[in-house]
Amino acid sequence: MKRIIITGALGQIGTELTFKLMEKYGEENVLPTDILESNSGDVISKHLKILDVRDIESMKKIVEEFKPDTILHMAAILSATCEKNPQVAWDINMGGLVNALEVARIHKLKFFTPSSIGAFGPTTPKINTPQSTIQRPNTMYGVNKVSGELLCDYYYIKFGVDTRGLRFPGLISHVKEPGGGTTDYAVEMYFEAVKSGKYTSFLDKGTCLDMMYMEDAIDAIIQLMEADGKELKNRNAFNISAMSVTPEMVANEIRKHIGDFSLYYKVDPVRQGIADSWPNAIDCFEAKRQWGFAPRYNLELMTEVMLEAINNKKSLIKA
Ligand code: NAD
Ligand code: AKB
Repeated sequence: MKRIIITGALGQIGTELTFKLMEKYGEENVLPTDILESNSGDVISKHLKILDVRDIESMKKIVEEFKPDTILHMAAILSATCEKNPQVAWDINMGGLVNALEVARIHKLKFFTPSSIGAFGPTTPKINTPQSTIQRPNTMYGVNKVSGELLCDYYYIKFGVDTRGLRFPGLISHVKEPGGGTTDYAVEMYFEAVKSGKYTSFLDKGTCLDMMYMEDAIDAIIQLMEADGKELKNRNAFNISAMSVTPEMVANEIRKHIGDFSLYYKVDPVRQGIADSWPNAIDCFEAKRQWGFAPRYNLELMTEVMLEAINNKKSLIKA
């Protein structure tokens, strides 16, 4: 990976990924693209090219001009938004993916796109969910993610495109707000804890899901992309996670810093249904064995870092 194009670069992952890659490989060697414009004034907005991933001709043109060796395809819509408009979800998530894979095939680019714990479904084993297991999701997001995993495998087998991918759990970050996901409650809880000392969760008490701090997710992408391809057997769908938590576990950890923090519940049936169809805790043994996955943040450390960063932002806004 030396010269990299990113789709969906203004998203929750894309933003921090672009910053990290620019730091590591040089600002001029990373091209962020997104369907949205940005006037944030940062390095992303300075280099940003507008690209709708459904438009393959524009994607080809940008790639021909920039001449990357790698494409990191982040543009997508997430689980809860997919359920609101499944046809648009298919169009963006699958249409965008096949376009990005085609461009990677034509221009011989290395390729990365994320899958998700959403690629599992209600008949998947919920605890220690194995790397290879039953995948019969009942959400449009899940259908997209399983199809995407298979399509990326197909491009590797059939055309030799060096495709790689991770099944991300819910990602927690303080830099860019998450968009339309089922695991977003956890990020919201940290922000509301600092802002108002209380939070009303749209997922119910006891809902257990895998999560990971964003820095670990970004490191995992880079580590996987730099791993020796010959060692990778599960190229496009490595299970990875750093913790398995419920809303009350996150709240209890927050209370170690904000003693009077209150957690309430007002369950959203759509997002609760999605969460109930996902595993409680996935098994990451293959990612550890094949390319050395080793997350650094547990719930305790992540909570400390999240609250400190959000508090710093708050005092900057006040100043
Ligand atoms: P996000 O919603 O924060 O960002 C997606 C970005 O894609 C946005 O900036 C949006 O403007 C852009 N986009 C949407 N439609 C587009 C289009 N037609 N053309 C170009 N850009 C378009 O999402 P994210 O959290 O950064 O997720 C990125 C990827 O990671 C997705 O594939 C998602 O499914 C996967 N993932 C995310 C998480 C998580 O917790 N964030 C967990 C598992 C998997
Ligand atoms: C979502 O909730 O949709 C994402 C994911 C786990 O894929 N955060």
